Amino acid sequence: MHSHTDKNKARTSRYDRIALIGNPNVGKSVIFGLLTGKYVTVSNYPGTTVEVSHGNISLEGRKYHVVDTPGVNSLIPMSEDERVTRDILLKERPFLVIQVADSKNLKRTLLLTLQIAEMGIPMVLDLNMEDEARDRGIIINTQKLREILNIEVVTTIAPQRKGFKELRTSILRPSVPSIQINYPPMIEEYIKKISALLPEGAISRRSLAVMVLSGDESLKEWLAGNLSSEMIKELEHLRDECQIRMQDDVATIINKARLDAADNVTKGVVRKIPPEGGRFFSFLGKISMHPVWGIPVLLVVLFALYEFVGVFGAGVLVNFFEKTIFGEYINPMASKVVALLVPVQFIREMLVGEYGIVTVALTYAIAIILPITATFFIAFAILEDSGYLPRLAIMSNKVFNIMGLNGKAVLPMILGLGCGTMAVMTSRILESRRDRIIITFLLALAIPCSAQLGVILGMLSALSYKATIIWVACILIVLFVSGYLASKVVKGERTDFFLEIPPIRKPALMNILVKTAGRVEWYLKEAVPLFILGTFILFLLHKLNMLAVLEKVASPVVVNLVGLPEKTTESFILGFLRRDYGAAGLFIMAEKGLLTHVQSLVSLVTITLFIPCLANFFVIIKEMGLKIAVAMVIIVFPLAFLSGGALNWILTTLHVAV
Ligand SMILES: Nc1nc2c(ncn2[C@@H]2O[C@H](COP(=O)(O)OP(=O)(O)OP(=O)(O)O)[C@@H](O)[C@H]2O)c(=O)[nH]1
Ligand SMILES: [Mg+2]
Repeated sequence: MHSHTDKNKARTSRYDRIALIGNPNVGKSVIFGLLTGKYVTVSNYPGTTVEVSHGNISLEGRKYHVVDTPGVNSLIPMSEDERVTRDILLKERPFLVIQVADSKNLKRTLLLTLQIAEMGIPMVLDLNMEDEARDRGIIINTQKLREILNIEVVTTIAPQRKGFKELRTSILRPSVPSIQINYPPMIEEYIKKISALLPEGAISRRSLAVMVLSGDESLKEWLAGNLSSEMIKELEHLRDECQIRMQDDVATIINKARLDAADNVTKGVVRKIPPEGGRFFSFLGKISMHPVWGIPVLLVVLFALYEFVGVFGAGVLVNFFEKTIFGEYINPMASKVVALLVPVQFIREMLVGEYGIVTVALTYAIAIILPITATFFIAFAILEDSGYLPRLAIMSNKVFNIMGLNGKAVLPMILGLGCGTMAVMTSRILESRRDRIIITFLLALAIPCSAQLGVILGMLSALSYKATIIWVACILIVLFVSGYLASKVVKGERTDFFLEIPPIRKPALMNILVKTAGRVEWYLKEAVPLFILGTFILFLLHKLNMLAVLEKVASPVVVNLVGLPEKTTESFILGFLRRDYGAAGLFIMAEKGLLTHVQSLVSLVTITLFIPCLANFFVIIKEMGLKIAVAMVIIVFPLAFLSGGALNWILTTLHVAV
């Protein structure tokens, strides 16, 4: 931890720092990529960036250090990711802020500009998404805006690199906006009083005083580090006094003053003309979250996903890789080479035997899971770029309300279908710790990640539609019942639902390719070593005759309760490392005819609910602490087998054919 911050200091002290700041989903990460040449994830929903990224840029012989930050709605942070951004301003004082903005919503933009101005930080304003503003008939008089704010204002269309040159050169002309908000006299009086007590910091005393008056809880830590406890008491006393003397809530009054100021400026510079285009997409955007029409849209999306990932990826591609590439070429060749070169029987078996690294680990990883995950990543990237995901969140808001969660929580869950580990990080956009705990738990329990989902879809498509529906129903039931119970058990406030809905956009091919390539690389780096490790463990267990013992030990659960053959224990052992690897083991068993249809289905439900993979487990520790992480595993593990057992019992007692 320490060395990390030291490294940051060393890196940043040499160069002037530029912070990209703006509302969520306005194109900061695209701009960051343009400026630094470094790709960071770009998606069409708010909350894509939850941690800062660093890069460098040189301009006229000088080097600058650029940071991409999570989107913020206000510099009074409401959630973990917003706080990261505020802290960059508060603690690191950048040399320049580039505020990236959505031209479609100048008022929201200026609300932030005014706060940066108040802090006294030099900035330039980049009015991005000029294309979409034009489609909607929104014309901004940038010259006038430049005069009012007294800063550089440029317009860009980031994905087309339009306006990028101007943006680059604007960096050379930083200035502090001259605009200032005047709060009601009483508040101004207290701003003065509080300012007098505050130390000289990275940002203006005035802005700190306003934060204190707004009751910014997240400021406590900084205050504690910079002021004596008596001084803090004094501050709190002044704040309370101000609140008593004002009739309405001080934070609301401050906010209102800002809104009025932003509104005033907006009125002076924005002109509306009849919209030019974008009607089709806006129609699509509307029906895809309509309470009735949204459902057929969802079904179409799911069907397309099933066909592309389940049938094409897990069927056609896997068949080709597994039967042809590995079955006919790589595995026989590897066996020959190993037989020739490796004289030791033990090592030979380790490489190409029944639990061989090539014949099992690499075959599973490259021939089965890779084609499936790659197709899933492509499909998911298209969904991410289209703007459909936040609409899905709106659609499911009602259902999630029953669970005592708001629709914003759905977004991390949907992202969990891509990768549970990333989704746990995204849950930082949620405002309460309670919601984060519940979501993290549900992710660990019932949300299969892309790799796993792909393998599962592949197996299901070999069974029947009926089996698919039963699987979906089981997972949803477990999800909702445990979500409901969790929301009763985990204490804390419920938060309101607020999610910015971006417009539907045509996914950009380049972004999809770069993103998919990045994710495939990540999969290969993270998963393959674990697969090799897992296979090696199985190999050793087999050699030591421990595998049979373990299978016997597990058999009361695996065989008697869940009704599966003993050999599936191997898959569950692999599942401890990664659930998708376990699923791949089941996939092969089903292919070989070692599982009946009912057994396939039951084992799929069990492995879906099975404990979170190692990477996920570590992220849960990092974000929530060891105690919560262990507690989650302890709950999830038996729940998985109990659910599998229940399904098995129902299917066999009722003689359901699948
Ligand atoms: N039409 C259009 N789309 C844009 C423009 N700039 C960015 N986008 C799209 O807007 C979406 C959001 O871009 P990001 O760079 O991820 O936004 P961000 O500000 O980093 O978002 P967060 O990290 O979630 O705060 C992506 O789908 C981009 O392709 C633009 O100028 N015009
Ligand atoms: Mg971003």
